[in-house]
Amino acid sequence: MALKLKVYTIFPEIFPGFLGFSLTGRALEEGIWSLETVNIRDYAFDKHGSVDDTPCGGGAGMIMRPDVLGAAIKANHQGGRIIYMSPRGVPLTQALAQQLSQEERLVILCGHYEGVDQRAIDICGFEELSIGDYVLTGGELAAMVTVDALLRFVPGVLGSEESAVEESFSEGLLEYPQYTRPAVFEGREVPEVLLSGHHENINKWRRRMAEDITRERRPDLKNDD
Ligand code: 4HQ
Repeated sequence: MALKLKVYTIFPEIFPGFLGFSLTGRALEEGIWSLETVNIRDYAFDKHGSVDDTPCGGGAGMIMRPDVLGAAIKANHQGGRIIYMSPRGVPLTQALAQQLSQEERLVILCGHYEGVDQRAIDICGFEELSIGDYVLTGGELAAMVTVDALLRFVPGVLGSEESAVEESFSEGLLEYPQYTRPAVFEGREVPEVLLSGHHENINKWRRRMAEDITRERRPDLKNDD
């Protein structure tokens, strides 16, 4: 087993969701990675199963209780990097996804409502991780995005064909344009070089296109040509 993933959530039935399909789904069936969900609500103290409460100091929304979360983690934690999905976190990048893919165990907490009591974050030593500067209703989609991105680096998840494609973005460039048959579609031809069979020229062309597109669309990405 290359990666053991544990997810704390109040909606365990959301998982594996997207991750149960395509390459990640096949890898899950093959045992390349495993998924365990912990239903935070199972650790509630009252008969209503309440996991949240109103914010101290007032304001909108509800906050996840640290005692319930603490009980859930105490009963289930077996070690591993422990991550809380949050817009306040360090941004997820391709480099960080690759780093996370090396872990044997990963633990991800998906918050709901307005978030989680700060004491739970501090005591459990959560790393906060963000998938971007926008606000979701819950951390589950963010967790799935993170896991999808990191699974692409786990050996056996991508075929050997696809892993080569990896190199482009890892070099900090956007992808060059791709074409398939037919050679002419609605009057538009596939660039001649791609049909030439001249691999050196093809690689040069792809490199130049990747650099041009990156310069135009994402000048913030490193591009030392
Ligand atoms: N949320 N990157 C609010 C996110 C988010 C993001 C997660 C919204 C958790 C409580 N997570 N909750 N952006 O928007 O990771």
